[in-house]
Amino acid sequence: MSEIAVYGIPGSPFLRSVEIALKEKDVPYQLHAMSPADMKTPEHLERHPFGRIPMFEHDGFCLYETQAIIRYVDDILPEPPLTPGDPKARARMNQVIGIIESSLFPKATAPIGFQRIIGPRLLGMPSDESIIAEAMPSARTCFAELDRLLGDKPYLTGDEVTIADIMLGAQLDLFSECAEGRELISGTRLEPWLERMRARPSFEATQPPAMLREAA
Ligand SMILES: N[C@@H](CCC(=O)N[C@@H](CS)C(=O)NCC(=O)O)C(=O)O
Repeated sequence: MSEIAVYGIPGSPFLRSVEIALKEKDVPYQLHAMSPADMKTPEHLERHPFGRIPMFEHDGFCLYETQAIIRYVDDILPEPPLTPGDPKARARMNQVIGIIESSLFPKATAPIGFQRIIGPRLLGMPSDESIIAEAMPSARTCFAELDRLLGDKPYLTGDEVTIADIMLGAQLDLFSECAEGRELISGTRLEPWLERMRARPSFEATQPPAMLREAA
């Protein structure tokens, strides 16, 4: 396998999703760790015109958007597969990825997680309680629906881990580092599912920085 490089801020669940997928494939990669101050620099805007992370490079082929990156990794490194062969299971995986991108991240984990975790612990900013309170109803809808979709299966689409489990696991592992995240997951089937995801070597090898953990 030729050279793979990933750019991003350690602790970002999107960066971590890419790293987890690469660990699942047992492929080496070079991590270019960035800081929040690097995001809108001309150098990074050249890599990612929207000034976001992660950014991925393989043999000069540059790609951003987490799900596109992981699907590419899954295509070039088919074992173990991270996409189900069954059309219904694959559709369910795609649905969960869509929920993460359209609802969970913008309406729950980003607003609440920024106010409770990233702002105070990484950037030294106070929490805005009104943003958190406003996001909670949408967050409850997200958790209820993801719990329903998981049902009693070991993983989101069945017996095997897919891209949806990786992306959701990375989001919820960090989100559980605040009281609201723990309250939302508590008592749902997502709680034991997250423990199963956390036990995977790929999760253990890609821990967020200690300063983002609650006890830090
Ligand atoms: N849809 C993008 C979302 C990536 C994203 O929002 N990353 C966050 C960090 S977790 C970011 O770059 N935020 C900076 C910003 O929005 O300016 C993806 O899947 O890669």
